Amino acid sequence: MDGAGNVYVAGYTGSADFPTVRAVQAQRGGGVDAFAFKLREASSLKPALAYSTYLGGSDFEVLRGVTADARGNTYVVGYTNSIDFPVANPAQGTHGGGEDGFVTKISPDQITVTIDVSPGSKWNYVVPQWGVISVAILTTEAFDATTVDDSTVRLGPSGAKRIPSSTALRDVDRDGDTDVVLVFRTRETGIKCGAKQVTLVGATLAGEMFTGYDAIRTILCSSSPIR
Ligand SMILES: [Ca+2]
Ligand SMILES: [Ca+2]
Ligand SMILES: [Ca+2]
Repeated sequence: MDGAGNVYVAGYTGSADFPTVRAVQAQRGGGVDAFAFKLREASSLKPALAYSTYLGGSDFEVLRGVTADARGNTYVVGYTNSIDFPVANPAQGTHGGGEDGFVTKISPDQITVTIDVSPGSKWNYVVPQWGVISVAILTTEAFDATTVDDSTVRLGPSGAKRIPSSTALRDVDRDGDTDVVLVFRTRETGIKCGAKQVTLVGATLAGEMFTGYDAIRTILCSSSPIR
């Protein structure tokens, strides 16, 4: 609990239907994932649940601690077995092997954006060591993708930058709103064979941080042949 009476709760769950609100990660990464939520005094303007989110990759996560600072940021620590644990601004971007520790800061005003890996393709195949990967940031009711500062966007555990001049404005989901498409060199992203999701982070021209993630399927991996 913090000085303002907000309560921070974190743990881990194998449920696929854990309730999420304003989530950093709205869907379970797989297996057991960590979760975190923040409860505050409800009023007509503020719902009781400030946010509730999953935090995890395709393998298991175990949570060991949670704390908060005076500004309402939540910090969670634990360990993960996932090669695709979602990371943003990492000190160590890739999984060292076995169980790795993690520490994640969740900001109350963090923006979650909808991204689409390989716009137009449902399966989002990624060849980890070869070629390029295109990712669309979609304009939704909550977010105008044309406000993205494309120079700040980073993709995958290694935080690849876009290929310069790759940025394109297109309505990829044909909803009448302009979306942004960025292209990355796949080997620079740090995506490993077997990863099931990829995380994108960035900031708007106004300096607001955002995060988005999408499911992927890695192919042409020597250790996991195409089925
Ligand atoms: Ca997991
Ligand atoms: Ca897609
Ligand atoms: Ca659109």
